[in-house]
Amino acid sequence: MDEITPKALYLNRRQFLRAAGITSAAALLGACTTPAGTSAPSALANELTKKETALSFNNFYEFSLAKAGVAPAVGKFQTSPWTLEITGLVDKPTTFSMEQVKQKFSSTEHVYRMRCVEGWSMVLPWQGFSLADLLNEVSPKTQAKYVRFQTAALPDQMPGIGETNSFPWPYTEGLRLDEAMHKLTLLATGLYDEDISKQNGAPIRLVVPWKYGFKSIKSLIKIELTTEEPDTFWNLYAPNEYGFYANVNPAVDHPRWSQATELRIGEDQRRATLLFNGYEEVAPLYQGMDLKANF
Ligand SMILES: Nc1nc2c(c(=O)[nH]1)N[C@H]1C(S)=C(S)[C@@H](COP(=O)(O)O)O[C@H]1N2
Ligand SMILES: [Mo]
Repeated sequence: MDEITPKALYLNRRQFLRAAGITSAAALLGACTTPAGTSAPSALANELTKKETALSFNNFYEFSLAKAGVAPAVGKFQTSPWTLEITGLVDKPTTFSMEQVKQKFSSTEHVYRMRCVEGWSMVLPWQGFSLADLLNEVSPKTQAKYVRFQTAALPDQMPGIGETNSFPWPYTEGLRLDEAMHKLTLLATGLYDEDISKQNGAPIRLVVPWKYGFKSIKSLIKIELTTEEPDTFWNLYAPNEYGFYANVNPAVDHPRWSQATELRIGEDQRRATLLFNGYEEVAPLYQGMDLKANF
């Protein structure tokens, strides 16, 4: 595909608007009334990954260590009924049913790049809401400094859990509270305008687009606010390889491979990896912090 072919010529209109990051009627109107040239998609705007790819090439170790092995292994996973518990240092600890979640928090579309720590990336159209909406609902206490996230661990339904005993199940993740409150940090319940598939983390998962994909923990059952930095699955497993922050950073290599480039799934040449996966608006969260030491 010629680099300078206008994207509108080869994407359908909906994909084009999504790729350009234009997801609301108001933004669309704005784009139409700006002077010629300024409404073109930026270099960061990207074509969506094919839905069939996103639903069949997965990392979800509870089911399989093989990317193509996840989707065929989710058959026994019961994602309804489902509850999500918010606990710890909050004024109003609450357990929400998924019906309550969907009724209380209005979902909008967010097209995000996802960069896996393994060196590949996708562009995915999530439906969901900011985690901040949910945190504000339960009122974090002033002592709350971190957020811990936990995936369901159901060996009878998740065949990958029994395959190896070296992993520190359940899968857990963590964010600093200010990272968790950033408006880019999503709780997603949909993908490609459908309920999120089991292999992609049904019925509700975290999506943190400026961090390596492993931070975007799937099939959440519990969110806990804490004062101390929580333990996380990959950091417990290999602390020298996977840090707590895991911000996408082309200048900080994985001990076993470079992070300077990535393969966008569906493309045939590697492209440059961008600091914070291109989401520069999060840079103020890390002002004065050594990004190499806090990998
Ligand atoms: N519970 C859980 N969440 C997880 C994982 C996992 O193995 N278990 N894998 C992570 C990794 S490494 C990536 S890259 C993304 C993959 O998300 P996707 O399969 O929806 O593309 O999920 C993340 N969330
Ligand atoms: Mo990943």
